[in-house]
Amino acid sequence: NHAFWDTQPVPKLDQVIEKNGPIETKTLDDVRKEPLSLPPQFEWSTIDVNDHAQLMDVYTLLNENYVEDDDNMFRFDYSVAFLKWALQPPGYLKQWHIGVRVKDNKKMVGFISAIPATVVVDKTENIKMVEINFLCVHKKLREKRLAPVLIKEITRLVNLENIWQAAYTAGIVLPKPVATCRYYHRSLNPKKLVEVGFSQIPANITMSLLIKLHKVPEATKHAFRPLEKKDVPSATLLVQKYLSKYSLAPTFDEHEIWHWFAPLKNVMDCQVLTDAQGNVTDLFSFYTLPSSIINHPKHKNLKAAFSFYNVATSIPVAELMQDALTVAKNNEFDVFNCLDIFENNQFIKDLKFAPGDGNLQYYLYNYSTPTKKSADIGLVLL
Ligand code: NHW
Ligand code: EN5
Repeated sequence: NHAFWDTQPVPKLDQVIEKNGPIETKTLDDVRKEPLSLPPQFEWSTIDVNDHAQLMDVYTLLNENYVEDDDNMFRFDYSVAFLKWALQPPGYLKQWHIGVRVKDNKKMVGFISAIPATVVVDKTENIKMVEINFLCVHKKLREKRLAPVLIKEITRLVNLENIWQAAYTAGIVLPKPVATCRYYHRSLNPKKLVEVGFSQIPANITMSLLIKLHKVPEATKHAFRPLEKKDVPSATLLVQKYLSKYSLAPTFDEHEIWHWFAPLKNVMDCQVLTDAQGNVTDLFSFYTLPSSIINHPKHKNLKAAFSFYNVATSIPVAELMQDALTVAKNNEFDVFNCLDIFENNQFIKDLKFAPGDGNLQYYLYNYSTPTKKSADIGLVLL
């Protein structure tokens, strides 16, 4: 029962798909030239994220109203610097950062964004599309069918640029996932995770044993150092070759590699190993995404690292990720999160990751493709 999604070019939940291809084909003439209509008390507001006040409006809306876990104990707290970075990759368009405000007092109560991306589906189909993220409606305005209006308006503004496909992820099931993936968590600060209810002490184990079990080496095993601009050509080749193995993966040119992987304090960490010629042979990366802890007397925030793209060619992938855990621990992260995508199953167990209570569903808009296993997914959305 999906009154909105049943009208959209996405597969039905029970549909079995055998071939790749767009679901509908339209031209610019079919695209409405005026914005969708909103209920009369609201107005559209294009957001200039380089204007601090407007960026703060987006930050505050998300900080108070964005994604929570199933038990409403934690809420994602994307930082201001993170949002500025996530919304402005090469080729970004300002008109794809859309707010909804209350006409009377200009309070921001809704948001959605698109950024450009090139995504390869099943190794052959190279598609110029957008990634949709940060869809949010204020808690007091939920279940009033505002989300479909935001989705239709971003679709229109993307279509006006002659782009007809999108990729997005969500914690919930909608018509129809390309893949269903699972979150895994590696505890770095077990005492705090237990105190805030993020994890439980297993039966018959003491806190001191739990802490001991989750110790990570204080120094990295390999000589990792932060990615530098001079690494970009070889890092691009390395990442490109690696991603070409997956059934759903982005392609990155050199500008995009530098945008997405350049180390940025409290936003992106990326470290590399190089060979004798100075070419990058191994790379790990993770982004910083804290959560607010809802209603806790002592702890207000949980500092989480989220695995981004990782490539190991000169060392085993488990050693690469062990060193990533060490770097995260030394930078005071409480937990390191990843999905069961890529070849992550090769290190998840050995490095003491445990399955979480959340799933992540991957979707494509206006493109049908056979359902994929999580290990075939090579795309990470922020
Ligand atoms: S997923 C995170 C989404 N955000 C949150 O969960 C934040 C907290 N929740 C909210 O703010 C990452 C609201 O609950 C939202 C829904 C706004 C989620 N995706 O307004 P109504 C992303 O940002 C459908 C898609 O009454 P609401 C990815 C729902 O199934 N659809 O609900 C975003 C129903 O339709 P149905 C979602 O609770 C991808 C309708 O919305 C959804 O007040 C967007 C109900 O609307 C979700 N996460 O507001 C799609 N959650 O057919 C992009 C609910 O079932 C598509 N719904 O009746 C591509 C567009 C570009 C194409 C270009 C070619
Ligand atoms: C847009 N790009 O549910 C994405 N997180 O498991 C938006 N659970 O953190 C969609 N409930 O399992 C995001 N601890 C969808 C995810 C929404 C957030 C979410 C889950 C993912 C999560 C934690 C906390 C649960 C709190 C109670 C969890 C248990 C695992 C534990 C960790 C430490 C080691 C032992 C095991």
